[in-house]
Amino acid sequence: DPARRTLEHDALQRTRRRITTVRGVPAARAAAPSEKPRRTIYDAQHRTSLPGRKVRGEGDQAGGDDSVNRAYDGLGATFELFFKAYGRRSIDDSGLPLNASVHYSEGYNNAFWDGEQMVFGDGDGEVFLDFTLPVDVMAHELTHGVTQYTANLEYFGQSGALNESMSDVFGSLVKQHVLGHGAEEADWLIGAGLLTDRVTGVALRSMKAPGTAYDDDVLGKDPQPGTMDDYVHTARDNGGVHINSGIPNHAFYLAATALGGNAWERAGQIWYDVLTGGDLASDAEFADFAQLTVAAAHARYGEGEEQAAVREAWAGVGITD
Ligand code: ASN
Ligand code: ZN
Repeated sequence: DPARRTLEHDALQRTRRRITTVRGVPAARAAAPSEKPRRTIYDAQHRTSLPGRKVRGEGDQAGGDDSVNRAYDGLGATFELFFKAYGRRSIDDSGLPLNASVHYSEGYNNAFWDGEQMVFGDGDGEVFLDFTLPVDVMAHELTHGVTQYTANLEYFGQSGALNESMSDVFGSLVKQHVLGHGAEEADWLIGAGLLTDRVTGVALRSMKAPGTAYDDDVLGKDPQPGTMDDYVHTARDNGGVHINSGIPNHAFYLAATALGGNAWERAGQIWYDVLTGGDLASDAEFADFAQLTVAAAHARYGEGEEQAAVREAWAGVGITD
């Protein structure tokens, strides 16, 4: 009987809390606060069963596999941005362990979050290199976990493109934080260094200039729009989630560069407030998100340049709040 089990569980929790707070020792201290990541990296050994063989746990020394070491460091860099900039304790804000598998399948040309962990392919070496090379790609996948635990944006149409954009925004911010780049110095590319030199292109996506990341015989031309005028109506890619994400991506770029300084500070804080604040519906559209960012800018910074920059950024991509 699940109801009964819940009652028993609650009673047990109450007892535990009473026990752990005797002599004023707070329960939170006993429960080990998660101000550090708890990472585990697995080697899928070119197979598709997950997670594969454990090859590096938290605190273990680096071994000889560069993919493993990059994944370990990338998870650490992502944890660090979310914790240092926004006080978030891991994906669920409660210290969720971070698991990632590398060497997924053979020559696999993608990386993904499967609802529980991150998964990285090696790339085929023809078009794509190893997906652990760009730190923003690793952070992108992890941010899908953050979104899952917060706004849980439905992965279709505009809400899906917002989901994708959250991953690109915080993916880029993790890279900027690692490099110590302010908004002006940042390249605003997602996945720079992932394409082989046989491909005519620089990255998977550009937040600064959506639609210009690549133009190649095999990959075709980067299909991303940067404004609502060029919004792509399509059934493929879950209604264009990786395509129309160019629009909110560019709005973030416009807001962050108008404000200047470190993009993770004010622009990033406003976007984070909306993603995690509880008012963003899982089926939100771009205009809903825009409205909430203007409100969040006002709530945190008042009637100042932040609110104006955010409002103008959305206007710049054809969305009025
Ligand atoms: N790398 C892609 C993403 O994170 C994988 C996918 O299409 N689901 O969105
Ligand atoms: Zn994604």
